[in-house]
Amino acid sequence: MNYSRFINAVSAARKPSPIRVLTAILAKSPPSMISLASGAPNPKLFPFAEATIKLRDGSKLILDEERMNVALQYGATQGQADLVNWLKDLQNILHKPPSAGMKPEAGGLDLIVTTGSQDGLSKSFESLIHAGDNVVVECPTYAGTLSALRPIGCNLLAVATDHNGMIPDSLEEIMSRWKPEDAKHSECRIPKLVYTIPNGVNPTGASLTLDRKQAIYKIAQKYDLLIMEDDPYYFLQFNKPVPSFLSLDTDGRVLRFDSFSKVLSSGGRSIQGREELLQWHYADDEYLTYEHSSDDEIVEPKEDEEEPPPPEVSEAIERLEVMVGDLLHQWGMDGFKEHIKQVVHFYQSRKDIMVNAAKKWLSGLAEWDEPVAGMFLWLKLKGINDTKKLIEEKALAKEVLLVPGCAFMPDPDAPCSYVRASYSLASDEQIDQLQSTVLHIHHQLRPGFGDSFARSSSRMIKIISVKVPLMPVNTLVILATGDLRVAIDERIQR
Ligand code: 09M
Repeated sequence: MNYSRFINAVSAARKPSPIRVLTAILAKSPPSMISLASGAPNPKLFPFAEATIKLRDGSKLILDEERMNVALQYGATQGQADLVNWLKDLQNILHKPPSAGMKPEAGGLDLIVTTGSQDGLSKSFESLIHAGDNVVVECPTYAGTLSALRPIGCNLLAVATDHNGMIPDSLEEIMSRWKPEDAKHSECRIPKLVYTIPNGVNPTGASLTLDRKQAIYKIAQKYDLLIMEDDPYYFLQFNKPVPSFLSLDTDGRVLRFDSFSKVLSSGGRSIQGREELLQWHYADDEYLTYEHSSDDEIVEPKEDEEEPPPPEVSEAIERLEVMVGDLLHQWGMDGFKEHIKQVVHFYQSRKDIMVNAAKKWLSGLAEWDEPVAGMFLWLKLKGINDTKKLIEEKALAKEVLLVPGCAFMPDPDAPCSYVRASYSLASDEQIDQLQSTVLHIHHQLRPGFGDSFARSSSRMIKIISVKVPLMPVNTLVILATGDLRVAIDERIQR
């Protein structure tokens, strides 16, 4: 594939950082190499020396002085080599990507570690999309993706979905506004990419079937679309996984976003895709200097302008990466799989509790499809045209927090009768109470129903971890919320 049409002008103008090139050479050099090239600080002056992290299974993860130095030091842009290699092995086992054995230069795969799926997605969008581009997303879709896309100024084309995720006929219908040959003309606004959540869609809990994935892949081939496969709920599937887009990807048109946020610690995620595409992410990570390209609208930073910020994004996750990398090596592939079994079991039983409570309280008042993966139930409240008011006024007053459906709509102004309920953190009792409160509020909002009914419900409950607005603006914050991070911080500080 020729990727040049997918990369936007800003990314195309990026050049490799000379310093980072030297860092990569140094990383591969023998210990005898004397390097005066690196701008890395001397870690002997860092106050943190060692850490012992107690794992839930009773074992320990020890970061001795040497590992601690690695954890605290600047590192490779792509991520800690040990972790990157472990992740590549994992991807090969799980997805058997058709081009796995090929060298990057020959169109093979590569993988980079990012501060989050969200971070990876944002960087990808910013590397690929121009203002005014048409971008295909499913409806409803992840609010964080919409937040990342909207400021770029692209037009969102919404593909219809059902209980099996994105509907291929709807995608074809949207794409048929163009001719496949339009993809060869750079001035044409034919979409370049389709964004999809293949498993446990946030918010609907639906997963794509294999037939659908194959049909979508064919349409992507016909119109030369990249597929951005955002799969943070891959490890939260309640049924046997079907092959991923990456595993169907004979052409190299899939960028796959994985996340450990739901299984190890919020903040550790990776992107996998063709090396030619990922190199623009490295460039982005490194905040490279811009140069004029031939047809460019890019403004070169003037000399007296402030330097772009340092590459703190890559470095910020170094410590987490070392911990996660060491943990995965300590566990081995079998230990990781064992952990995933527990994760699936946990979320499946939470899902059952949520669905049973919905059956108990909301039958006839709400509609839903049982989630097959992930951590969300998507409830359609019958007779309620728009749930925004219900959440922002009525539910909040009763200390119940749900996310109004409009947060997941490409058109945020259209009324939406859905709400998203997360079954990840709430206790059994809270889930039950939540649904009874939704029932009460629902009654309250129906015409002819007085406030007395609502007053009769005196239980004040607090539930659901999400905040409105839904996503923090800066997802680096997620690092600070990870259990693992808190655990090590506490140990270090003592
Ligand atoms: N709510 C997510 N979703 C979320 C959420 C979140 C703080 C995150 C899809 O690897 P990560 O952690 O960056 O994953 C981001 C991501 C990407 N793609 C489909 C997701 O569901 C995470 C974080 C507060 C609320 C949050 O509500 O849905």
